[in-house]
Amino acid sequence: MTHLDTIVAAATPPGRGGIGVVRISGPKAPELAAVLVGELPQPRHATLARFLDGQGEVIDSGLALFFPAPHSYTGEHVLELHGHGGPLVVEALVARALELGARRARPGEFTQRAFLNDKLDLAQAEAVADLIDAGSQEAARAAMRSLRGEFSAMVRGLTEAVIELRTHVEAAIDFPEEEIDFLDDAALTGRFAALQEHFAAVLASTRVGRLLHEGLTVVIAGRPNAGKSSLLNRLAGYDAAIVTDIPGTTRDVLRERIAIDGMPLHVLDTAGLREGGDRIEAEGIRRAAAEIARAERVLFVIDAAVDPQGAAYEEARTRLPPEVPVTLIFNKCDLAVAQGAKIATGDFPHQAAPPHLRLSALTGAGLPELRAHLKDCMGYQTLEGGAISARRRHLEALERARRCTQEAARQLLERRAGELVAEELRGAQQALAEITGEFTSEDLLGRIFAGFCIGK
Ligand SMILES: Nc1nc2c(ncn2[C@@H]2O[C@H](COP(=O)(O)OP(=O)(O)OP(=O)(O)O)[C@@H](O)[C@H]2O)c(=O)[nH]1
Ligand SMILES: [Mg+2]
Repeated sequence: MTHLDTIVAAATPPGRGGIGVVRISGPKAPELAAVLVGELPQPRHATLARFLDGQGEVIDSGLALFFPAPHSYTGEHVLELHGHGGPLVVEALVARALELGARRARPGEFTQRAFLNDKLDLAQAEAVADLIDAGSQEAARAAMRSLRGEFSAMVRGLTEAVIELRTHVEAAIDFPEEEIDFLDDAALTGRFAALQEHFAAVLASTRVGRLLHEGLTVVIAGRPNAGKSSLLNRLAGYDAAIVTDIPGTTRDVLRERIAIDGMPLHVLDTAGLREGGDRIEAEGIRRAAAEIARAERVLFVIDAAVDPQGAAYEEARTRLPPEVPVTLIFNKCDLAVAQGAKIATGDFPHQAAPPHLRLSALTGAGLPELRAHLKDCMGYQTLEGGAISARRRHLEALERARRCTQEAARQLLERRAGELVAEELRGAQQALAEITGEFTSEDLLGRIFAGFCIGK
């Protein structure tokens, strides 16, 4: 697919630098090269050239590179001008290209064209933006893996497994008079089970990838005065929240985005959980409960000076959503130690003890251990083969596909309903196709590429 118009943008960030790159893509690129550079540079060779304005005056001199279609990033004719990295030089080159009939590129439009010309699939195109945005080495490596197509290959592997099952089931429907009953095949159940495991493995990598990109949501909860806001301030590195010795100080939910070794986290401080209090506090507690339910981890803060056995957690435990993982934080260890209190080692009745840490939000003792623990919670270290960069959209599509295959297995086992099995498998295949973009609405494409920077 080729596009009729030719687009131009600065490919290097605005500001001053060693070089500034202007990129032009589209059918008019050779024509623009002839006028701007005076000749069409030899394909894929760096050519030293003068870049000329409308009067033939030299705007700048630098390197011109021409990549004829389809062997370019976008799959179209691409001209790159590498000039001096001053904002005026770069803008003058862009302005000249505009005069000659190009138009300004929208954010991500070069990559969008690459996608439309089958240079990359959608998951790879998103990885381009993730690589540019990466805030840590891990995130950059994960993005590079996705960009190289590792994630797409995983999705393709799942798709092939789904198609194989679908073919088998549809054959059974189409030839019901066959001697052997395809649907009665014990091996089929085994294949469904293998598919579930396959989904679980891909989902594990994808979850970590999403966390690297979007961050883990951690909610600080606990009784009033336990030191929740003090902990938030410690993690954020500044006085984000008001801290007083008055129980019930925090009412609104406070959100801070922090990074641990470049790994993003969203830390939320909430109102202390207790009965009573005024209407404002009650509303704060309601909001706290809502955030706890959405959390990916709860740090349950206990004032170890007054509650060394963690009775506050024992009391709150039944009201916390069971699916949200908890870490117990025995805070105020400075005081507790001074008082000689024996802090619980985690022998909580009724259930396996959640992980627990001792710290002092006042002195900062125990903070490095908490940071290491939070990093572990993101699952990066424990993942075999490393993470691949992924987004919520990928995770949702994978979950949807997995649910479809689970439902298909159920229809097969419980009802031998071949038609319904096939229908669910079709649904799974479609959800997987959304990830790589074979099956994506214009609207979604627009939203994805709008998140890119201009010039990419
Ligand atoms: N000694 C000592 N005092 C602490 C520590 N952490 C917090 N405090 C004090 O405990 C009091 C309450 O701290 P906050 O951080 O406001 O507690 P909170 O859990 O946010 O309280 P609410 O917002 O009322 O729910 C303040 O006086 C803090 O200075 C600690 O580790 N050691
Ligand atoms: Mg507070």
